[in-house]
Amino acid sequence: TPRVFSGIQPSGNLHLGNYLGALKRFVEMQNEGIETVYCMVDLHAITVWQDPEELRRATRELCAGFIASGIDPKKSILFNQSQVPEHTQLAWIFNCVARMGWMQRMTQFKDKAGKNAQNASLGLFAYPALMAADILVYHATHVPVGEDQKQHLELTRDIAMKFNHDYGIDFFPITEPVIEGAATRVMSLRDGAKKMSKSDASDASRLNMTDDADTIARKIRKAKTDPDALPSEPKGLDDRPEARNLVNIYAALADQSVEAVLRESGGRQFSEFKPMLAELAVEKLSPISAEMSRLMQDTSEIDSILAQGAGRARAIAAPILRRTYEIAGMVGVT
Ligand code: AQP
Repeated sequence: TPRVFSGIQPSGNLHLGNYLGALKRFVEMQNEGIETVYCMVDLHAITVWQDPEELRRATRELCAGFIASGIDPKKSILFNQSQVPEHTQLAWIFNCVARMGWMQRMTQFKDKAGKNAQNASLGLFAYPALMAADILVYHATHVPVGEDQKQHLELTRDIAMKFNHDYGIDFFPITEPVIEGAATRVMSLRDGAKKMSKSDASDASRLNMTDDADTIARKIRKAKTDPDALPSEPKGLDDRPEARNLVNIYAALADQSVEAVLRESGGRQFSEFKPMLAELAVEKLSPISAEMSRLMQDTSEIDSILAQGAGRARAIAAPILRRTYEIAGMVGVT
């Protein structure tokens, strides 16, 4: 039976890329009636420094973001990673399955560690093994993510295959990435070659889920573009990364294909298209941000949702971890 798992880091600034690349799909899959398990991955966030008070706030705010986007904690299992210790327990086993060479090929580590990789945390290097454990401790079959997570999901498959092969048992499923929609890679509003990211120093580079209507409109007005009008077909966006990005965002927010958007808006100048995009973005994002701030007024409700979610998550994860320990030869597993 299919089971969906995915996670988002509570590292602040939940943005439009997280929404279109991940959250929006999470909600669709939940509403298709598939079993869905969604996680705030706080243990991933601390692979780079996080102020403790800010991490606590960001974790609760992310939970509010999930709910405000349409995740129903009755339909989906919604929880915080560190409240389910089976993730880190399985991650240790996977640290012993994954090879150094596999991890060294991970482009996200290279990007995030930068030139001074010797000074990166060991956790940042081992991150994809914990991610594999997040997924496989639920025997999840499908993982909706943005384009940037593709390589980590291939590593998850490699770890599952090597475990199954080494222990001679068909135990972990080979997970399918689900990378779908018009905006699987939302780019920075300031630079069409960089992905929209939580950690970009320029706030103008992203639409935060907590931005108010005026801020959204201003950021879109100032978004980098080229001087040409919109083409009437997608191939006219080749070599126009900023134009392509705004069209993709429009299409994803409007639930239309890129072709349909260009059929309608081909020939328009950005001076005309940007206000249309701003209006659509405000229409779709404002209710989410309003609901997030409402939920954040009383965090005890959020904390109780997370505690209940953790209980339900552990009920699935604990037997799978126990069986893994047994397969690997640990004594005293009951
Ligand atoms: N720009 C993006 N376009 C589409 N999808 C994106 N995702 C992230 N950025 C984009 C997807 O959002 C989910 C959660 O991401 P994450 O917070 O776990 O990891 P991240 O990729 O590290 O997020 P950021 O925003 O880029 O943070 P920093 O700046 O810290 O690197 C994932 O499914 C991801 O694909």
